[in-house]
Amino acid sequence: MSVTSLAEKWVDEAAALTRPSEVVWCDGSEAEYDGLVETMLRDGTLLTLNPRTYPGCYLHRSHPQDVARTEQLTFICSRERGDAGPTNNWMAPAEAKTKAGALFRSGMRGRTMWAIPYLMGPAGSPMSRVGLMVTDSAYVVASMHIMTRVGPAAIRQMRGDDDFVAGLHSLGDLSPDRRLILHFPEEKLIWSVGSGYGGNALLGKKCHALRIASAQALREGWLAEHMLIIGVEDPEGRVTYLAAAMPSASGKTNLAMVVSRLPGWRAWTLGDDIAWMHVDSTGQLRAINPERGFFGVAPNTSPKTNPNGTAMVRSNTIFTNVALTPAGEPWWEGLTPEAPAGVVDWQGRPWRPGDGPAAHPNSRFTVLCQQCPSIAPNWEDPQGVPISGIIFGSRRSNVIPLVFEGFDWTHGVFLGSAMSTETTAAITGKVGVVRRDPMAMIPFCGYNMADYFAHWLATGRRLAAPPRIFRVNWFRRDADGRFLWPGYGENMRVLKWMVERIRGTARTEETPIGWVPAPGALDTDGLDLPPERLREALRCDAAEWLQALGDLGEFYDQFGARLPAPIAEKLAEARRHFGG
Ligand code: OXD
Ligand code: MN
Repeated sequence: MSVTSLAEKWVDEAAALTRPSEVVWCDGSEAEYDGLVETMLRDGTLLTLNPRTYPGCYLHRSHPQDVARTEQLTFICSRERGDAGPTNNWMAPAEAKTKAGALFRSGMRGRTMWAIPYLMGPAGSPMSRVGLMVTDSAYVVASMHIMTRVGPAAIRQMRGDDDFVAGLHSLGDLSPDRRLILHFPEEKLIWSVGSGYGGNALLGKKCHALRIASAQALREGWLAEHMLIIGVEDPEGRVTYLAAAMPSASGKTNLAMVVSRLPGWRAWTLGDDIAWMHVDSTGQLRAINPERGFFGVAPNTSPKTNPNGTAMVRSNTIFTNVALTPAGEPWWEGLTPEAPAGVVDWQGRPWRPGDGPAAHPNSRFTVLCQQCPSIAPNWEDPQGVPISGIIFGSRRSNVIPLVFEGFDWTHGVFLGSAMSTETTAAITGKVGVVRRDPMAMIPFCGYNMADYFAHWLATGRRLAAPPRIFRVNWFRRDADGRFLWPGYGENMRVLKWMVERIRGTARTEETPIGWVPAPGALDTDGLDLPPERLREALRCDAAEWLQALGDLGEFYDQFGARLPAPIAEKLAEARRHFGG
């Protein structure tokens, strides 16, 4: 394996700053993974799970103050504050390097520093990109093995000496007081210190594949999105590919692996979190999944909610912060209706029902994509898959109907930009608070969100036949707080309507917010759902919308003149429709 002199120089500089006792270049081999696991079993970083029922599976318990992404400590360090925009934390590059430099300085003394060349995307794909990260965490190295393609595959893909995103990571002392997650989009550089949590520490994922890649995508004319990719196969065997943006811990993994409740229809999984999308020479939008594994939320993953997800984590999986049964098996809320007796919680403490969650609400599994029973045969196609529909979905108890479709690309981009959602345990802070989350990218857009909306609008102009854009909300509730739509495998009914819209056969009704399924157009055959509940799930309430559009106006105001005019016009149009 030979790396460029620039890559070597950068690793040398990282070592000069952090002073590790040794530097090890990773080759991505199985032997390397096994060695890392052995070391971590010895020092207690990993525990072996039941080798008979969960072969090759391990449990990692993280520091109790390091269990989720910390957005308040995450910064975009562009030269100009305006290029980070009002929705990102910003720090001047020099100040960021001074602050974090003090935390990195000699921070790896007595530790090993691993240098990990990694590839985001299938080998040989023109859409794939290379990263080079260093870390002092064996857990991060093992997780990178699963989540990315480590080693020679990455180096082979470099298009020039400096064709890599550089990432400096150190656990530091794991204190949130000395934690910083810094992104320097103009330098293709990431500095992350003080956390070993996936979203903060596996730098290929949120830091590279979303924050840095989104800024790179703006410069190069593509899209880096917080989206799953799914192929929907109809009874005739025709597959339609969709990409769906949904906020963290809001059902992307479940939808990506959905087992259809509709006879004859099935779904193929291509990715559950990130999509990189390019416009090809014919004007077709094509997507790849830059990742190689899933880093999914464990709680509420069960044979009912996600049979494929439950099956794939029965071997070769690293679990983080789940509970442990006396049989040495992982357990989390929702896996079975009752917890087995004698469970210890995610911190290893004896647990009894009533003690609060046994597994941390943001506990995770890390597993190779190829272990998913529904993984698409073409999921690593270097050319990606053609995207015919884009879904924007969020978690809202009210206001947002189950499904509707934008009138055209511009209107669809407006719907994406208008997204709001209830927060989840994937982020440190309060759960269930409504916040604005355009395209599910609020924590992940590496540049000014107004420019991001403009980039989406401009991308539409390059598409021969822009994908249809849909808005969904599986989470709407009735007055008693019960979900109006059964969700999970039944969501295939909604996907079927989308496929029929794409083919031009589905019946719709025009409403001020977009196209809604006409009565009877959504296939409810065999579904025990009273028609009035479906009507309620699809209802658009003018008063609620007017209020929501007022809040949206306030959100847009912070972008000032940078907000693209077509987005402001769509808001004004919607307000007029509702008499505002
Ligand atoms: C994730 C997240 O881990 O969005 O995917 O937080
Ligand atoms: Mn995510």
